[in-house]
Amino acid sequence: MRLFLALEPPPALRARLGALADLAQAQCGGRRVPDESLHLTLAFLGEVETARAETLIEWLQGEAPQGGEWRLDRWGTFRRPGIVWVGGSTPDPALAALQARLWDGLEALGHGGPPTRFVPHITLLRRARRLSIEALPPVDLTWRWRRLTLLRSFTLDDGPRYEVLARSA
Ligand code: 3AM
Repeated sequence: MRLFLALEPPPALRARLGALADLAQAQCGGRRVPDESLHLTLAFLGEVETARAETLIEWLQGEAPQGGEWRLDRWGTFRRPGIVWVGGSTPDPALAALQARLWDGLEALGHGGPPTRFVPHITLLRRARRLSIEALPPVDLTWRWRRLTLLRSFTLDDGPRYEVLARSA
């Protein structure tokens, strides 16, 4: 199964991000991520066998992140897949530390290694037709995050769907 670790926005922030996704879609076209799927990926694990997934679930349930506040204040794009996202204009040390700590744990469990570059972001659109984010209104939101979620990704005809497998303490 295809797994990744992420932070899930609380409901009020999810709704705000959904409204931004609507604005972005009106401007840029493409496929809007449904509100319930909005997330910040910390570690993409790829295909994981069932037995290893069970180990991961136990490990995650024993994790208790301290949490932090992430300021979301910029739009961004990943050109080739046509992704439009929101994220932070300056690197966030708490998120970077969380990501590094997670990968230490994941590597100890035998899961690959971290990507060379970690750009924390929340994907709002995929396959955007125009990456014209300069026309979008300014963003300034604060995300008070703490719990981690292990998600399973399914690919459907109209895009990915996610199932929550476990959460940290
Ligand atoms: O959180 P976002 O939407 O930016 O694009 C995939 C999604 O990113 C990414 O992992 C997240 C959950 O599916 N993803 C998919 N395949 C990947 C890969 N091979 C990948 N990230 C890195 N390597």
